[in-house]
Amino acid sequence: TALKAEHVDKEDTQAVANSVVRHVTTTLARQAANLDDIAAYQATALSVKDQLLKRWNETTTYHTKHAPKRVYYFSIEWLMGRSLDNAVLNLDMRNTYETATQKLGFNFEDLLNEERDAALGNGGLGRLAACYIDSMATLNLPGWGYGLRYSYGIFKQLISNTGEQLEAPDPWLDRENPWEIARIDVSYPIRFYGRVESIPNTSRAIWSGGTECLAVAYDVPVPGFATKNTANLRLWASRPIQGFDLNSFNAGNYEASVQSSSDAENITRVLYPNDNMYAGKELRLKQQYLWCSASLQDILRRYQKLDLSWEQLPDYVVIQMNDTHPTISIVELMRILIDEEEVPYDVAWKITTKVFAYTNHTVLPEALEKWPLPLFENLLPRHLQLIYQINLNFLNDVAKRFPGDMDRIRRMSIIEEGTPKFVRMAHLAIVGSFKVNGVAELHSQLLQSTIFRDFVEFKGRDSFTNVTNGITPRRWLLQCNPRLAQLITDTLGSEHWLVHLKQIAQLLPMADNAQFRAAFREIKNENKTRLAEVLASELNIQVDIDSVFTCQIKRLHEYKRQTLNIFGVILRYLQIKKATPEERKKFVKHTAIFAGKAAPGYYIAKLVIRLIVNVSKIVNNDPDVGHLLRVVFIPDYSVSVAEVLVPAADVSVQISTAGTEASGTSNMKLGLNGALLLGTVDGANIEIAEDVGEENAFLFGHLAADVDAVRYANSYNPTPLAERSPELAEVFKAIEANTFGDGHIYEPLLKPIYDNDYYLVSNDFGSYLAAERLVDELWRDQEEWTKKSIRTAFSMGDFTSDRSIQDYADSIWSIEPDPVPEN
Ligand code: 26Y
Repeated sequence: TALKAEHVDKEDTQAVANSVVRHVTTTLARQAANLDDIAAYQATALSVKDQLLKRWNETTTYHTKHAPKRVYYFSIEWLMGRSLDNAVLNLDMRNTYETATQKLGFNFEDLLNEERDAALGNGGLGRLAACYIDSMATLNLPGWGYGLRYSYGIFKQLISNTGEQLEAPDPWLDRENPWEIARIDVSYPIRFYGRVESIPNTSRAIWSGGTECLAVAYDVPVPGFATKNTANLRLWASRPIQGFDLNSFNAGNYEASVQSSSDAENITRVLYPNDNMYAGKELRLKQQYLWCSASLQDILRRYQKLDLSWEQLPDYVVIQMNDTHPTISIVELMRILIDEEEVPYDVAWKITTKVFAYTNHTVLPEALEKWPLPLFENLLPRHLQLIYQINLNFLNDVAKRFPGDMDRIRRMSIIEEGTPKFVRMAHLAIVGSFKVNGVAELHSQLLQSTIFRDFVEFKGRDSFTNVTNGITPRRWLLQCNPRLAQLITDTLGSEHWLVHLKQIAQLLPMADNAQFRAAFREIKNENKTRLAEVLASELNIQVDIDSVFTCQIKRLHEYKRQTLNIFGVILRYLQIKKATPEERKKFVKHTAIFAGKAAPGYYIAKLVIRLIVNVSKIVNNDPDVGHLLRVVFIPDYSVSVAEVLVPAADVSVQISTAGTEASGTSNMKLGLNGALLLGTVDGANIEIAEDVGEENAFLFGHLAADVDAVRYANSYNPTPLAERSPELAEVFKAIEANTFGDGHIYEPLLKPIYDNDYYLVSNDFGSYLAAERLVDELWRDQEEWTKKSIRTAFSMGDFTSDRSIQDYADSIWSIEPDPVPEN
């Protein structure tokens, strides 16, 4: 479809205003006069939803008739953020809605800010799913997302007076969710526990007893940009099965029956707040099974309407597993085919292994899911039987290929021996999938050479590939940085870059155009001013927009090394304190911005937050510092907070220990908005630096290939901290001397760095400081800085999720665009 700039028509505006008013008086049953912003937002959202549903219906009707092969993206997290602004932009109706709501007496920006984020995710993995479904719709690919409708999303982060993170619930559905449609008629029974009876002389079994509940569908329409195609995100909520089982109501069992119904509702009550840290809780496995079983029942019901044989399923259905969280769906498909559809075991396995593909997001051992076998067997007894059968066949094949290699069989087994035994979900995911991919070049290489090496040797290189992550330029440029988007559109003379992001490379020569640089810098400064206003009004912190804004915005985790950043800030502070007034004039002004949540049980991560907050209190109020340094920890990081931070950043801080960050995606968002990369040679940083040119980025630190040797030396042959890094020793001394409150508090954070420094903080600190000095030097030359900023932004064309999704479609899914025909 041709893109054209939105034409705001008087009649359209009136029609939109009428539809908003109609929702006010009918759906909301309120008076159009005396309306508050909340109700005006809701009515506006409902009006937009009407538009979405029209397109959603057309898409669904067309695809039902046309029956293309479809991709189903299974993700236990969907970090969608807000929908209103995104929807009106994708529908090319933003100005119309802005004008219409203005006519009704409202400021559109204020209405946008009434919306609560849909925060059904922790971090990168959940936001990736959100970007991917946006691209699937935009590329007209027939695809649906499947996930869980948690009553409570990621917790709200509060910061106490002492700098500690407190967690409050996020009851995001309390005000009703105008973006979903409850499909009470689309529901499936889900069984837990119970017993299994084998049917003699078959592979079949009957699984019965235990408890049952229902999974009920809620649909969220996801509009593509500049296309009619609208994808569907189907989220499941658990409900009790009630009213038909008379047995549970006799013999005075009333209270017990009500109790079990609240158990059912508990399953999808809350998102687990762990990111890259496995916990092994039964309720989490219940969530996974409910989600996977309901999604598969739904997909198979749709497939059965086509009246084809089961063998043809892989020609119509491909399921992409976002990490191992949905791995149980491999076994569930086997169970349904074998036990319910009476498909022979070998046929079922052949079908199943053509349907699933698996994306890995981490090599960190603590993030790999492995379920204690007794827990698994109790909850899903039939699935464990099938896993034993899958494992037996698999290990037989391994033994044939590698006779006598018992160690290899032990390493590769889906079952980990020990007391207790464990079910290794990554092994099951690989064995049951036709393709496994990592999320950036280095990460995919590391997967193949380390944790999945045996599987590469067994299945062959072709079963493993890379698809580098991407982000949607609609939300992460058009929506969050409208002025930069306009500058790009004006200079290129069209909006096509929004769906062909590579085209922004045509603007690279503008780096040498002084007038363009001035315009580009002016936009950055306006975005910084907007952020500064928020910081002043919300946090009472005054920042200087002429300072360099460094941004590290991501989950708190030791491997991400917010420590390096805050220790660098402390050193800068000590240096300012030591300097004479004359010397102080030579400092480059810095504003160090942090945001991110820590898992509630992750003690060290929470301690890092505490240190950042307490450093900020001292630094920001020290008259010696003046404007030279500000430290800001922004509480309750979210997608909508990111939309304010990302366009205002000068430096993108991406400083994970090499080999630990699978990809990173905030590096892409920040780069696309012109922030220079200050990063380690890790994840997608490597590909970003390659594309923007290493001369335009600040890379530092040990390389992935050297990390093991340094780690080994740190723990077996430790040298004193002062030898590894005198600067870091000075920083630790200052902390221990109570410069930022009681230094003892931070001992659990500092001690591991003294002792064995697993994440190489001390080993990388020196080169980190050297990189910072280069940042400072460049900042003094604003014209040069702006050149590099422009080059960075316009070299990011490969990091659009459209390119990622096209890669998946071509090299894994084998699916084609199927646009809804015009009228
Ligand atoms: C099993 C459970 C504890 C678990 C829950 C959440 C395990 C992992 C996660 C989330 C992982 C995650 O967000 N990983 C990130 O995925 C991004 C998208 O691919 C990457 O950019 C990022 O490097 C990676 O850490």
